Amino acid sequence: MSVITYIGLGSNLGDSQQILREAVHQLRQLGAVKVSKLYHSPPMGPQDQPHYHNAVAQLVTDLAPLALLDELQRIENESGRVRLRRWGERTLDLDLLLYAEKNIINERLNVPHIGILERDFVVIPLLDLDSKLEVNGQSLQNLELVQHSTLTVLADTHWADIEPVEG
Ligand code: A4P
Ligand code: MG
Repeated sequence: MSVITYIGLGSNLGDSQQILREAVHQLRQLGAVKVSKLYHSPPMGPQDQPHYHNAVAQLVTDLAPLALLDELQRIENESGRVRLRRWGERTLDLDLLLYAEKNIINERLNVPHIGILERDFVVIPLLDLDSKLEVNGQSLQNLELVQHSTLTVLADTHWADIEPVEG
């Protein structure tokens, strides 16, 4: 049975726009994908790292939660993921933000993803995809941080339409 899931995409090392475009191309193998706008976002965590490219993808998939996490981690690794430190710079980060309305807590997976309601680089792109979205009964569009966004729009929702060139 297909479920609506949301995947957070982040990169602040390498050619981030190209890396995220390739990640979206990979996600399309797992189901129907829609993407948010593409944003530039100041780093949360250590400040001596580059700004992030951030976006969110809505993925409608038949995969169970842990099978989906396996696929996200495979895509991260196949993209030659480099990650230097916690909350620090990385070439590609794919987080499972929401899996239908499920609450999941086990040793590999916390869904909804921790901190989702405090991160403008997650909330704003989620609202691009569904302006009525709620997380644990909280309407995202009513969150205070929506009024104080630190994000810059880099591209509208067509940024991932172009087939990435294998390289
Ligand atoms: N894990 C548990 N729940 C989940 C989930 N819902 N989705 C486990 C994905 N993974 C989940 O992940 C570590 C472990 O989390 C995995 O093995 C998985 O089983 P990781 O991606 O290797 O580590 P991480 O991403 O460094 O973890 P951390 O510390 O939670 O970082 P975050 O929360 O992902 O934040 N600033 C801006 N502006 N934009 C960003 O995108 N991202 C981060 C990373 C920091 N600052 C940022 C950004
Ligand atoms: Mg992560």
